[in-house]
Amino acid sequence: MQTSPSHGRSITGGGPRSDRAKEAKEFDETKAGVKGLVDSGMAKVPRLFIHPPQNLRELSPDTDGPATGLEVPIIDMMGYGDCRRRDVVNDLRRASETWGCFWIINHGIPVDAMERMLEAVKQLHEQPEGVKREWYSRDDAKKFGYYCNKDLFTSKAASWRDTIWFDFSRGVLDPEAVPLLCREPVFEYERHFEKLKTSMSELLSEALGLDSDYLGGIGCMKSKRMSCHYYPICPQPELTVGTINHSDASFLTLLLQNHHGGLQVRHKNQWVDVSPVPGAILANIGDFLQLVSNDKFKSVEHRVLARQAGPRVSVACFLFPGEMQKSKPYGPIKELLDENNPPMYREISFTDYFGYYLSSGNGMNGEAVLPHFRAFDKTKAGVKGLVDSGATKIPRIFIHPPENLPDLSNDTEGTGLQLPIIDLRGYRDSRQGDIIDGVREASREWGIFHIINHGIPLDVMDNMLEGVKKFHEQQVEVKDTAFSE
Ligand SMILES: O=C(O)CCC(=O)C(=O)O
Repeated sequence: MQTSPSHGRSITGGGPRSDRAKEAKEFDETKAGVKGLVDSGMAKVPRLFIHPPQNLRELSPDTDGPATGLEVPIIDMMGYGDCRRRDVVNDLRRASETWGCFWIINHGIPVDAMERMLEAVKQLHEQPEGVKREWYSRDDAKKFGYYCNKDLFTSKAASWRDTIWFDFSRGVLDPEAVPLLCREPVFEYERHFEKLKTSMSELLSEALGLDSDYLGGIGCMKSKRMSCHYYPICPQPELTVGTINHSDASFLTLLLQNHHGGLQVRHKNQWVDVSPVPGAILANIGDFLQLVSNDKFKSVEHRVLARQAGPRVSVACFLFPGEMQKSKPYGPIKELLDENNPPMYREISFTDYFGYYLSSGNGMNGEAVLPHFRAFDKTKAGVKGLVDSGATKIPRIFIHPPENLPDLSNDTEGTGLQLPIIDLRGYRDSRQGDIIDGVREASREWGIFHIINHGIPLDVMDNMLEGVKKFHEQQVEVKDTAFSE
């Protein structure tokens, strides 16, 4: 057990999993977040925050820099309104198809507006606990609030960060709803942000080969929500994470971060450090844009390391459909489909997608959510393709209702019953009568039976089975030609 000296706060440090709910509740009731733990002098990461090894694989804290030799593309938006538009659109297309994320510079948001926004977020998080306690809430109906880990009560382990949110999704955000301290910087940043959002919507439409008003027209980026994270320094960064690996449910996320790194994106199966670029904003493609673009653009997996340096401050602005569009079905954009590009996803509303995203661990259990909405048949890769792609959970379409799953047990030996085996040797002469009796009885009693000595040579049977196995184990592209609906 570890006790905080200054607050008398107690976050237990050992014991069975069933204590987790109690620990989470105790911690949540402090309303002081991870920052409160650190301020109280806690020198060890409490058990609630310790992640299982699979979440911690390949953590390389404090590798601030291009350790992999790979670097997230930087796209200069200068001149995108006129002379360089074609170049910018091509750069966006390439980066969205390959990385699913990219830095943008000369994007039109003044650097001092970005700095003021980051400073305001830092100051909000650094307010006295008594002040922040008033804001602490998990009520999504609120337009401003503060919490530690949205999924504190459902995740396997908590992450080392606190979050303040501003919700611009349902009508305008009333300035009175946010603390005076941050009012000006937040609304100033938001004003500039709106212009950038419109430009990004047009440029991404063009990058998809569509008219520039296409994405705007389907309302897919009408709403926004800013999650303003604060990642305090962490005494044992090897035991926890700032944000677990996930992809965003949004269409697009535009992220502002201070000079403390820690963000990583997954590219070509490697974790790549996203080292801060002064004045730049990071754009990342979300799941819903991957879905409507029919896999043309990739939703990028990312995570944030817990670190001994900090605090890291970031403002993730998620763009998603507006109130009017949220419950309408979205599917792969028809203009992007043809016989060589069949729809890879079924239609789904953002509300339903996001509901599933939240229920499957907030997209924060390290498990991709988007594959659950694949038009499975169109992959032409079958169940084997799912397994080969590393799926560790059975997609919803394969999950049977309980009435289909009675008495599931691998232990069939305990019944003492065995399928009848009928030996066909001598069936044309001496044993014909016995065999006919055996077949009659097995058919009446069982309706199924084995036959041996049936005349088909063993090697012919083995070759047949091997041939079938080989067919199924061919590359999807080869099997594709034989696929029939
Ligand atoms: O803080 C960051 O840089 C990333 C935040 C993030 O991934 C998220 O809010 O989903």
